[in-house]
Amino acid sequence: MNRSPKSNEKEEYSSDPKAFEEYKPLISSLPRRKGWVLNQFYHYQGFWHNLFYLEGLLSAQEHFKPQPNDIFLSSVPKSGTTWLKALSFAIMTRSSFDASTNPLLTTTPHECVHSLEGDLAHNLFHRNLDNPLIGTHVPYTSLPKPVIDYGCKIIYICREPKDAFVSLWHFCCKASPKGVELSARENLDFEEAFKLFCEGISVFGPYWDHVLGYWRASLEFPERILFLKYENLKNEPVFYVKKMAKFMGYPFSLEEETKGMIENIVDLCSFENLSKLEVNRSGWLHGRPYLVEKNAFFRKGEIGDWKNYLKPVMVARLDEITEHKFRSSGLTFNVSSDA
Ligand code: PAP
Repeated sequence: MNRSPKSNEKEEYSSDPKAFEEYKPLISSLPRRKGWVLNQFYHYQGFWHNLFYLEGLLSAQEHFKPQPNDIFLSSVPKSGTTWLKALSFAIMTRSSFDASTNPLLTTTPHECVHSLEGDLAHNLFHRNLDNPLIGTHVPYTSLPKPVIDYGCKIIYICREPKDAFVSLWHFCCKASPKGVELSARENLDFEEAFKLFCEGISVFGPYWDHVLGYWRASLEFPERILFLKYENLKNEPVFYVKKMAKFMGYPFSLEEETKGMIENIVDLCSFENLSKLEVNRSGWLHGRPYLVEKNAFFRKGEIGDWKNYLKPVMVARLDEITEHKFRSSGLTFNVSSDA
């Protein structure tokens, strides 16, 4: 176990407290609820946000100007963001690096692809313009207007909600507010977290509204939004990585395919490989509003781990909500309890 960073240690991204001053009146007028790890969630444009990301979102909505060729990697938390970032980065940079020099071997996926409302917004949108990849958990309807107006491409990844919830709960158990040791932090009760998740109260939740926002947009603008499921990517990685590359505008040539380039990228970005790399195993991820070790982003990486945690009554409740919310949307997960 790493020791916690001390309060005087340098943070890679430390936002100027004055940068978000102007949003205080708006934020203080918003409905709020007790959050999961950080104290408060604020309800803004139909979704729940903690203060750090809400300030980032408001600033992004006001100031962020994308490049038309930017590609947004979007998700509701714990749906495969880290994996999507790694795969997209590996696809895009494949001609610049070989298997032994790829930055993913020495840099976490979250540091290879920065987040809009986190890293970028809290660093006054200074960015490396050579890297068009930007991660975000912002709901579709809250994206900064130019992202839509410029026709930027978006890849969205979603995950079956029971697994997304279980993953989120584990992650939150490993995170603590800055300045609070994990051992000293209030326990996050599983049943209470489940109840809140079902009510839609989770970071960037309601989960279902987040997924549906991007799903409907992907049906309307299929050339602009690629909608992926974690489970499909897990079961058929080569097929979906090929599809992603084509969508991103970096298609694999026949020669690359013959040489096994797609398989190489799948292997490089696999849970097994990334989770054993020293860079992802130890140390703290900076630029977050809470303290969390890098290894918290690599827990099990499996489909169906919910079976080890959810009681039958919880499974029935979550499946029922999912069935109800997604009914007539055309979006399905295999929500049966023995899936
Ligand atoms: P984030 O939204 O906070 O960035 P995100 O990466 O979406 O988190 O979610 C982490 C989940 O993805 C973890 O799932 P688990 O808790 O069920 O294990 C993590 O293990 C999984 N994950 C991370 N990297 C990979 C990968 N390369 N392949 C498959 N799953 C992965």
